[in-house]
Amino acid sequence: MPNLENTNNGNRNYLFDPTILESLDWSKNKCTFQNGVSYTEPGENLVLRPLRNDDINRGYGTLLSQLTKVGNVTPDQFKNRFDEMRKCEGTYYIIVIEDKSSNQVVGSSSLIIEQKFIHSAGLRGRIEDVVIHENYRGKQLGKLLVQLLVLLGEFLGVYKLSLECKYDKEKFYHNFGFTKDEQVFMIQRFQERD
Ligand code: 16G
Repeated sequence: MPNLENTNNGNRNYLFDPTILESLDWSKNKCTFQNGVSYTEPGENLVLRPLRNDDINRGYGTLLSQLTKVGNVTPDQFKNRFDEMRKCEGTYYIIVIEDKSSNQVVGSSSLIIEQKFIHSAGLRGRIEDVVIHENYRGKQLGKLLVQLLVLLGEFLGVYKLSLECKYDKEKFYHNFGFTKDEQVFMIQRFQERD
């Protein structure tokens, strides 16, 4: 696997075991990728890998700020949150794209696995926080990340995958098999801590 990052330099730095990404069944891929883009060849100098515990030093906050408000997250806060997520084994799968020429994280997307009692003590997956750096859009990287997470969700055995997105992204998510159903997404917001 040439462009999935070398896993030998300390798996504990990764949010989850990178080798799980090798187990995915790409014959179930629902989209078409142009120009030879694939998960092993995402683009020149680009690698796909799980989030690392020091990615805050690779522009991760700046990247997320292109999705929504990030606030002031210190490297310590990042590390603590990372450690808490990592302890919840089988729950947080954040996959990023790093540009090795600049050592910057230029794309990210998250799969969160929720354990249920319903559906025979089943698992539900949620896709969250999909963002590609503005300088790297139009290179099929978002498509690659979301398709990877859909395959990962299926591999992990979820009975359903869901996400929320802005109306103008609806068509994009149709590519992966997402449709609207009779459920309504409702929301309530609370005052944020600084
Ligand atoms: C989008 C994201 C969601 C994220 C939210 C942030 C996807 C598929 N959806 O809806 O995961 O949490 O934006 O917006 O990436 P907010 O800051 O207004 O909650």
